[in-house]
Amino acid sequence: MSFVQSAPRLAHPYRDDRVLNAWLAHTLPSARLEAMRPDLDALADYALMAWDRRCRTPRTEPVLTQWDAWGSRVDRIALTPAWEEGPDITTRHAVLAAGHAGSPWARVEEFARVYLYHVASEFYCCPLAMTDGAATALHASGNRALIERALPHFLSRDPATFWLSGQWMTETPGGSDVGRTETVARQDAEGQWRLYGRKWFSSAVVGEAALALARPEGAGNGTATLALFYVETKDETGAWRGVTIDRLKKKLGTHELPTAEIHLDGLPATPVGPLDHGVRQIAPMLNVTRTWNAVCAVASMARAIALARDYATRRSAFGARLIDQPLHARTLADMQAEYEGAFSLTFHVAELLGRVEHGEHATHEAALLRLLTPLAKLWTAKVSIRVVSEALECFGGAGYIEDTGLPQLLRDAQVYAIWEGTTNVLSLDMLRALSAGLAPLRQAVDELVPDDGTPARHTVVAALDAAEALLGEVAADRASLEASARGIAFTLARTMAAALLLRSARWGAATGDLRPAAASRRFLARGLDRLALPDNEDDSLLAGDGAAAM
Ligand code: MFK
Repeated sequence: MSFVQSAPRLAHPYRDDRVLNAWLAHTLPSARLEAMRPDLDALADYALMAWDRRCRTPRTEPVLTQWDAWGSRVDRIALTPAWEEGPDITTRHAVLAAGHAGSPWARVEEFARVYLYHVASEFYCCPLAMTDGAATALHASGNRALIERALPHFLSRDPATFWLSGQWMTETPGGSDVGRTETVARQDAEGQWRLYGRKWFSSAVVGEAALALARPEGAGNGTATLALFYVETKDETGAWRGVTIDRLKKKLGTHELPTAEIHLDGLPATPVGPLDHGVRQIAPMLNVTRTWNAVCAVASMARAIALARDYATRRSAFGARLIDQPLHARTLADMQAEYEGAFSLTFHVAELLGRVEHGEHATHEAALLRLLTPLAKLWTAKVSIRVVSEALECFGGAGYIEDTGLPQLLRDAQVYAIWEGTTNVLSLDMLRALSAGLAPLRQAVDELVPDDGTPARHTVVAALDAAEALLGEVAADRASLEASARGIAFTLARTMAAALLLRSARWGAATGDLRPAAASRRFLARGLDRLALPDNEDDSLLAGDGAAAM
């Protein structure tokens, strides 16, 4: 028998995750951590089972049946096994309920669960993100009737009463530019609002409810005239109420997620608040789903690195295991350092979110959260694509073969940069948040990295100074400011991540663990400043019709 390579084995996603364990141990009171351990263990066990199942059984995808055998329009969607298991896993382990448990630590406790569940969930975490966001937006709206109606379902601990919510924003003219929404809200003779229009990307069309943007009939154009509505998609018999599913999308990745194009034709709807400024009303949902996006991006990285690391101990070439080869070891270490930076920034956002929601934050932390949320989302998405791609390469040709389960990780990672606002849209959102200036970020960095004269402190402060200097230079010219936004966003994200890694290094040193310090050194060595930008004139020469200028 010729040589047969052994497959990579997944380490225990919770017990063997040094970064998660250290973070939770330093963030949560020990009694709370002990209380959640059984859920974390169970979710990690589920992840191991799901990976094993994924490797042994052919993949399936959702199937839409629009008509039954007798000619009735039914629009039924058959889901994959992981999706069928979703309500039970979610409610049994309080994945969503934990985030609304009335404690400043609730969001960390929620997102630790999400981190462990996400890859195994086959993107069931997408509708969970939207459901969490809907619960948050309804709570913020203060609409008592809707809160009492929907939140017991969204946050249920019983699969029989659990509901998912969609987030219906995207239309053909307005993916990013939501102000171009064409869906119309019209009142019928009884005064019931009804929605008419087409939603072009309904991520969780299986949801029992959704928050939807629509323009009340007769309202003017633009963003400010949009209203936010709460809808329930099915009647008591389970039939759709004024919703037809035109088709499921064929996507690059997230194949298990039933993303649909839908038509709304008289779907009953309830205004969430006043009949304008719907984007302002849905913003709490966006900020929560953007945090989920970051957590899930980090979870994808953790999975890819765990598999690549294990494989490096099993695969030999040129007479040595990959892990013992200097260049391979350096590649893995670089991936690990970027992942640790991304993890730290993301879980810091989770921690801030919990504190701000419960009014237990320092004065500067509300503005800090507003700034770090888009930064974490946009930067982790890009790091995830890069790290997962590198991880596939660690397997050589095997990383390109479908039934290893590896290519799926890369295809799925590509969505993080698109969902919930592209990198550029999020960079522009950062500019909104920066109207409060860099002071909140400076204060956070000063607290994390005391002024001790070390080169690390100097590097972090120098990156902040450089970003602030560029902001000052371009502030007066909107085009230059926008063109610089991505570089500034990456620089600020890396700077905050570095500051957090330096704190983790101190945590590690206290227990004799040298790995966090190694990660922070490596992360800093890769540089924080991503500002180097050409001027706008070069942009238009190169981005436009380059051939004509030659
Ligand atoms: C597994 C991972 C799970 C992830 C979830 C997966 C779900 C995927 C489903 C989707 O992807 S749904 C599609 C998501 N679409 C977007 O995210 C839209 C992208 N476009 C934007 O983000 C635009 O910036 C936005 C539509 C929000 C606003 O653009 P505009 O039309 O230029 O609005 P404008 O006038 O600047 O802002 C309107 C108001 O909202 C302003 O407040 P005021 O009315 O008080 O002035 C803004 O300050 C406020 N606002 C906007 N973004 C905000 C915000 N407030 C707080 N936080 C924000 N992020």
